[in-house]
Amino acid sequence: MALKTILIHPDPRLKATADPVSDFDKELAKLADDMLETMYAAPGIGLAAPQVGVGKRLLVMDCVKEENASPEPMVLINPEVTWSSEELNTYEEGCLSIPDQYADVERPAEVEVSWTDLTGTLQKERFDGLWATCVQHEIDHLNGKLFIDYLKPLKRQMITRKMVKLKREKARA
Ligand code: K1U
Ligand code: ZN
Repeated sequence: MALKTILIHPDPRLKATADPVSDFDKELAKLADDMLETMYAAPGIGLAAPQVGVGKRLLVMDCVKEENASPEPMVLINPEVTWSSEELNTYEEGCLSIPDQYADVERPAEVEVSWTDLTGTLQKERFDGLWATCVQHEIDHLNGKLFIDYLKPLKRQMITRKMVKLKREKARA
Protein backbone atom coordinates (compact mmCIF):
# COMPACT_ATOMS: atom_id res chain seq x y z
CA MET A 1 0.00 0.00 0.00
CA ALA A 2 1.11 3.59 -0.54
CA LEU A 3 0.11 6.97 0.82
CA LYS A 4 -1.32 9.38 -1.76
CA THR A 5 -0.90 13.17 -1.70
CA ILE A 6 -4.16 14.95 -0.87
CA LEU A 7 -4.88 17.98 -3.09
CA ILE A 8 -5.54 21.28 -1.33
CA HIS A 9 -8.26 23.69 -2.48
CA PRO A 10 -8.18 25.66 -4.77
CA ASP A 11 -7.31 23.13 -7.45
CA PRO A 12 -9.20 22.63 -10.75
CA ARG A 13 -9.15 18.83 -10.19
CA LEU A 14 -11.37 19.35 -7.12
CA LYS A 15 -13.95 21.26 -9.22
CA ALA A 16 -14.24 18.68 -12.05
CA THR A 17 -16.99 16.04 -12.39
CA ALA A 18 -15.43 12.58 -12.00
CA ASP A 19 -15.93 9.87 -14.65
CA PRO A 20 -17.84 6.62 -13.99
CA VAL A 21 -15.67 3.55 -13.32
CA SER A 22 -15.99 0.81 -15.94
CA ASP A 23 -12.99 -1.46 -15.23
CA PHE A 24 -13.17 -3.40 -11.97
CA ASP A 25 -9.56 -4.53 -12.11
CA LYS A 26 -6.50 -4.91 -9.84
CA GLU A 27 -5.51 -1.29 -10.45
CA LEU A 28 -8.86 -0.12 -9.03
CA ALA A 29 -8.46 -2.38 -5.95
CA LYS A 30 -4.95 -0.94 -5.38
CA LEU A 31 -6.30 2.63 -5.66
CA ALA A 32 -9.03 1.83 -3.08
CA ASP A 33 -6.41 0.29 -0.71
CA ASP A 34 -4.13 3.31 -1.08
CA MET A 35 -7.03 5.70 -0.49
CA LEU A 36 -8.07 3.87 2.70
CA GLU A 37 -4.50 3.97 3.98
CA THR A 38 -4.28 7.70 3.13
CA MET A 39 -7.64 8.39 4.85
CA TYR A 40 -6.68 6.56 8.07
CA ALA A 41 -3.24 8.25 8.13
CA ALA A 42 -4.66 11.78 7.63
CA PRO A 43 -6.72 11.05 9.83
CA GLY A 44 -10.12 11.33 8.22
CA ILE A 45 -13.46 9.54 7.98
CA GLY A 46 -13.78 9.73 4.20
CA LEU A 47 -11.84 10.37 1.00
CA ALA A 48 -12.92 10.69 -2.65
CA ALA A 49 -10.69 9.83 -5.64
CA PRO A 50 -10.58 13.45 -6.99
CA GLN A 51 -8.93 14.48 -3.70
CA VAL A 52 -5.92 12.37 -4.68
CA GLY A 53 -5.96 13.64 -8.27
CA VAL A 54 -7.89 10.70 -9.77
CA GLY A 55 -11.02 11.72 -11.72
CA LYS A 56 -12.97 8.49 -11.08
CA ARG A 57 -16.26 7.95 -9.21
CA LEU A 58 -14.78 6.10 -6.24
CA LEU A 59 -14.90 6.96 -2.55
CA VAL A 60 -13.82 5.33 0.70
CA MET A 61 -15.12 5.96 4.20
CA ASP A 62 -15.09 4.67 7.77
CA CYS A 63 -17.13 6.71 10.26
CA VAL A 64 -16.39 4.49 13.29
CA LYS A 65 -14.86 7.02 15.68
CA GLU A 66 -14.63 5.07 18.98
CA GLU A 67 -10.99 4.17 19.72
CA ASN A 68 -11.51 0.49 20.61
CA ALA A 69 -14.20 -0.30 18.04
CA SER A 70 -13.43 -2.43 14.97
CA PRO A 71 -12.86 -0.47 11.78
CA GLU A 72 -15.61 -0.58 9.12
CA PRO A 73 -13.89 0.44 5.87
CA MET A 74 -16.24 0.92 2.92
CA VAL A 75 -15.41 1.31 -0.79
CA LEU A 76 -18.18 2.77 -2.95
CA ILE A 77 -17.83 2.83 -6.74
CA ASN A 78 -20.22 4.84 -8.95
CA PRO A 79 -22.39 5.75 -5.89
CA GLU A 80 -25.80 7.34 -6.38
CA VAL A 81 -28.24 8.76 -3.84
CA THR A 82 -31.55 7.01 -4.62
CA TRP A 83 -33.57 8.54 -1.75
CA SER A 84 -33.11 11.43 0.73
CA SER A 85 -35.11 12.09 3.89
CA GLU A 86 -37.07 15.32 4.28
CA GLU A 87 -35.63 15.60 7.75
CA LEU A 88 -32.39 17.58 7.75
CA ASN A 89 -29.34 17.38 9.98
CA THR A 90 -26.65 19.99 10.64
CA TYR A 91 -23.07 18.84 11.18
CA GLU A 92 -19.88 20.85 11.56
CA GLU A 93 -17.97 19.53 8.54
CA GLY A 94 -14.29 19.53 7.75
CA CYS A 95 -12.42 18.47 4.62
CA LEU A 96 -8.96 17.01 4.13
CA SER A 97 -8.61 19.27 1.06
CA ILE A 98 -9.42 22.35 3.20
CA PRO A 99 -7.32 21.69 6.33
CA ASP A 100 -8.30 23.17 9.71
CA GLN A 101 -11.48 24.86 8.44
CA TYR A 102 -14.88 23.79 9.78
CA ALA A 103 -18.42 25.01 9.18
CA ASP A 104 -22.01 23.92 9.77
CA VAL A 105 -23.63 22.31 6.73
CA GLU A 106 -27.28 21.21 6.56
CA ARG A 107 -28.03 18.01 4.62
CA PRO A 108 -30.70 15.28 4.56
CA ALA A 109 -30.46 13.30 7.82
CA GLU A 110 -30.86 9.94 6.02
CA VAL A 111 -30.03 8.81 2.51
CA GLU A 112 -30.29 5.58 0.55
CA VAL A 113 -27.29 5.02 -1.69
CA SER A 114 -26.65 2.42 -4.39
CA TRP A 115 -23.15 1.63 -5.59
CA THR A 116 -20.95 -1.10 -7.04
CA ASP A 117 -18.37 -2.84 -4.84
CA LEU A 118 -14.86 -3.91 -5.87
CA THR A 119 -16.15 -7.30 -7.09
CA GLY A 120 -18.57 -5.55 -9.46
CA THR A 121 -21.64 -6.41 -7.33
CA LEU A 122 -24.44 -3.86 -6.94
CA GLN A 123 -25.07 -2.78 -3.32
CA LYS A 124 -27.72 -0.61 -1.66
CA GLU A 125 -27.82 0.74 1.90
CA ARG A 126 -29.54 3.38 4.02
CA PHE A 127 -27.17 5.66 5.94
CA ASP A 128 -27.92 7.90 8.92
CA GLY A 129 -25.97 9.99 11.45
CA LEU A 130 -22.36 10.77 10.58
CA TRP A 131 -22.36 8.06 7.86
CA ALA A 132 -25.14 9.96 6.00
CA THR A 133 -23.28 13.28 6.29
CA CYS A 134 -20.00 11.73 5.18
CA VAL A 135 -21.36 9.81 2.17
CA GLN A 136 -23.09 13.00 0.89
CA HIS A 137 -19.89 15.05 1.42
CA GLU A 138 -17.88 12.43 -0.53
CA ILE A 139 -20.42 12.14 -3.38
CA ASP A 140 -20.28 15.94 -3.65
CA HIS A 141 -16.50 15.59 -4.25
CA LEU A 142 -17.28 13.30 -7.22
CA ASN A 143 -19.43 16.13 -8.62
CA GLY A 144 -16.78 18.82 -8.08
CA LYS A 145 -18.57 20.29 -5.06
CA LEU A 146 -16.93 21.23 -1.75
CA PHE A 147 -18.62 21.83 1.62
CA ILE A 148 -17.62 25.52 1.41
CA ASP A 149 -19.92 25.81 -1.65
CA TYR A 150 -22.83 25.65 0.85
CA LEU A 151 -21.53 28.70 2.75
CA LYS A 152 -22.19 32.40 2.17
CA PRO A 153 -19.83 33.86 -0.51
CA LEU A 154 -17.91 36.02 1.99
CA LYS A 155 -17.12 33.08 4.30
CA ARG A 156 -16.18 30.91 1.29
CA GLN A 157 -13.83 33.62 -0.05
CA MET A 158 -12.22 34.01 3.37
CA ILE A 159 -11.49 30.27 3.57
CA THR A 160 -10.24 30.17 -0.04
CA ARG A 161 -7.82 33.05 0.66
CA LYS A 162 -6.48 31.17 3.71
CA MET A 163 -5.92 28.07 1.56
CA VAL A 164 -4.11 30.08 -1.17
CA LYS A 165 -1.80 31.45 1.56
CA LEU A 166 -1.27 27.95 3.01
CA LYS A 167 -0.36 26.54 -0.41
CA ARG A 168 2.07 29.43 -1.03
CA GLU A 169 3.77 28.77 2.33
CA LYS A 170 3.92 25.01 1.67
CA ALA A 171 5.50 25.62 -1.78
CA ARG A 172 8.21 27.79 -0.17
CA ALA A 173 9.05 25.30 2.61
O1 K1U B 1 -13.71 14.24 2.32
C1 K1U B 1 -12.91 14.61 3.16
O2 K1U B 1 -12.23 15.59 2.96
C2 K1U B 1 -12.77 13.87 4.46
C3 K1U B 1 -13.57 14.50 5.58
C4 K1U B 1 -14.93 13.85 5.62
C5 K1U B 1 -16.01 14.53 6.41
C6 K1U B 1 -15.80 15.08 7.65
C7 K1U B 1 -16.83 15.66 8.35
C8 K1U B 1 -18.07 15.68 7.83
C9 K1U B 1 -18.28 15.14 6.59
C10 K1U B 1 -17.26 14.55 5.89
C11 K1U B 1 -12.81 14.27 6.87
O3 K1U B 1 -12.58 13.18 7.25
S1 K1U B 1 -12.28 15.67 7.75
C12 K1U B 1 -11.53 14.97 9.23
C13 K1U B 1 -12.53 14.47 10.21
O4 K1U B 1 -13.70 14.76 10.12
C14 K1U B 1 -12.09 13.59 11.32
C15 K1U B 1 -10.77 13.31 11.54
C16 K1U B 1 -10.40 12.49 12.59
C17 K1U B 1 -11.33 11.95 13.41
C18 K1U B 1 -12.65 12.22 13.21
C19 K1U B 1 -13.03 13.05 12.17
ZN1 ZN C 1 -13.86 16.72 1.69
